[in-house]
Amino acid sequence: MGLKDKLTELKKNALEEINNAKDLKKINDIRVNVLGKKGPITEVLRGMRDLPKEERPNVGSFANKVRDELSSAISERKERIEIIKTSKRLEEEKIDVTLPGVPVKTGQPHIIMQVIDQIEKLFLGMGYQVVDGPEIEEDHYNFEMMNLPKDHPARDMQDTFYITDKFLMRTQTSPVQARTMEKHDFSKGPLKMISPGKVYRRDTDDATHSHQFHQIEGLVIDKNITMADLKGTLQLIARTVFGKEREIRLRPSYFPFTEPSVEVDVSCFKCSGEGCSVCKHTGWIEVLGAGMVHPNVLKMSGIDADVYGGFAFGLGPDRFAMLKYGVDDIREFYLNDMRFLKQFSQRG
Ligand code: FA5
Repeated sequence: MGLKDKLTELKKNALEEINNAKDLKKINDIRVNVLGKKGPITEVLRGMRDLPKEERPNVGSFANKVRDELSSAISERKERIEIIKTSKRLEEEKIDVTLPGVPVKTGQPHIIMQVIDQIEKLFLGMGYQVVDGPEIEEDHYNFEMMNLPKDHPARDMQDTFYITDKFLMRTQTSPVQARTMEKHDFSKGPLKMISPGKVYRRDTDDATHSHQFHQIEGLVIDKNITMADLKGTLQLIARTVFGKEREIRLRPSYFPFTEPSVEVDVSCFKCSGEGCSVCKHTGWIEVLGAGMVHPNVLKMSGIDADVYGGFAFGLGPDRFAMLKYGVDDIREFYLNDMRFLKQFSQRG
């Protein structure tokens, strides 16, 4: 076989191999094998030494032509493989923008927080300040400054968890009254505050009692504050949260830190006053305690009780939430069952 035929055969085989190459490694191997220093074309060119002189240019230019053809075939194939690779990747990365999105789960305020927010807004609108107090409280503020000296029998109604003899988990938000009164500068105007937060008691859990619950304290101290101001404020709270339909009643009561004292009941949502297990067959659910601030409490906080007076209340947002949303067991609020909580989404 002459050199030209050898080169033609070689070209045919090499082109076939090039066109069948599927990846860049393969095409690279072919280039090294066919066109490299040890490859067949170089070998053919080396063999030209044995050819008669007049044939050498002819075979030489043919061999160069074959090398150029194979070289461009390799480049073209390489480009093609790269295009295939890119389009494969694009295909894989394709996003169907018409698919429906995955819904984002957002949280929502707890139902008790919703009630607290509503009451906060009401009082902020009337110029009250919102004050925070510590949950681990001193006996001094929780009881003594509230006119409940050591061994006072009314302490029994609010037994709690003691940290030490001096510190306890507060049983009520009322200590924030004393903390705020001590600091208030009456030359700058009357004291009007509310203070929401958690409280703790050694109460046995049942449908309307929890050992941990919430209260919102309210306090107004100024000159000439009367029980009519208290009653109007309590009625406003009840109307705002429950609407006009729900009945409320004020009942005389006793708290060591107010005199006179009242308790406010709201008609039971479950039996509408007929009597059932939720309202303990009374037809009413107690939601807050209130009264005119006792002069001893004012004096202990450094306020002149002959000049200033006021009212205070402590309401239970847990009970408010029960009545507002018809929840017949307070324990539901603390179980963290999403099926229960989701029912009260503010977004409806
Ligand atoms: C008090 O705690 C007084 N500090 C309220 C007060 C403040 C009176 C200012 C006068 C002036 P009482 O123990 O009644 O009062 O609780 C007030 C409210 O907290 C109740 O009406 C009720 O709504 C709620 N509450 C009381 N105990 C529990 C409990 N175990 N679980 C859920 N809510 C409760």
